[in-house]
Amino acid sequence: MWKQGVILLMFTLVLALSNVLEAAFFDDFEDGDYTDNPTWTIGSTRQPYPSVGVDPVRPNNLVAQTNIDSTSLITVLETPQPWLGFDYKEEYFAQSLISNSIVQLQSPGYTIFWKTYFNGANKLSGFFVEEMGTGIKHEHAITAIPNDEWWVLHISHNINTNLMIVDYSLLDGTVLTEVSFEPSVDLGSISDIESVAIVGGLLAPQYFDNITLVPEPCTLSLLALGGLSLIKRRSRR
Ligand SMILES: [Ca+2]
Ligand SMILES: [Ca+2]
Repeated sequence: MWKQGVILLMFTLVLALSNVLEAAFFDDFEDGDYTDNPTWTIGSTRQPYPSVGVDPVRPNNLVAQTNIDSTSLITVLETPQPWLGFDYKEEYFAQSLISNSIVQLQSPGYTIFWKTYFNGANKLSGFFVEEMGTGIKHEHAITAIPNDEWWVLHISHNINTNLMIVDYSLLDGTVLTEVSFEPSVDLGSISDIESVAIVGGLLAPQYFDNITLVPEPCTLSLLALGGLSLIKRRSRR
C-alpha cells in the first residue's frame, strides 16, 4: 500500500517540477540573438540599440549589452509569474556605475524598479527600489557595488514573512548587501509579472547575463521534503 503512496508522491513531484520548469524564465544569451528564444524587443527608440556580444572579461561568454542613454530590452513572459514568492536574479557588469536603472519587473499597475541614484554633485550615492504605480521608493545608501566586475542582483519575495528582499553578491556568492521591505500593496491581489526589462545606464555600456525568474521556489522543496520524510518513515519499519 505504501508503495503506491510513494509512487503517487513521486508523480506529484515530477508534475510540480515540470510546472516550475515550464514557468521559469531564463536567458544566458549564448545563442547570440536577443530576438529569439526568448524574445526581447528594444524598449527605446534611442540609439545605439542594445545588442548581444562578447563578455568584456570572460571571452567565451555571450551577454546582452545596453549602450548609453537608457536604452533597454524588454521581454514579455510566455507565462506571467505571480509576485507572491517570485525570485529574480541577473548578473550585471558596468564599467561605470554612474548609471541608470538596471531592471524593471512589470505588471499592470505595479512595477519593481531597481536603480542607482546620484547626490547633487552627480556622485553615485545609493540605490532605490521603487514600487511604481504607488510612488513609493525604498532608498538605501550604497556601501559596496563593484565596478568593472560581474555581480549578481537578486530580488525576491518571501511568502512566509511577506518581505521583498534585495541583495547583491559577487559571483562567488559573497553577499555584499541585503535589504528588505514590506511591499506597500497586497502582492496576492495584483496582476502577475508580465514582463522584464533590462535598462542601460547614462554614460557607459552595461552588460547583463543569466537572467532568471522562478516562481515560488519553496513549493517544490516542501513537496520534496514531504516525499523524503515519507520514504524515511517507511524505511525505518
Ligand atoms: Ca552568457
Ligand atoms: Ca536568444
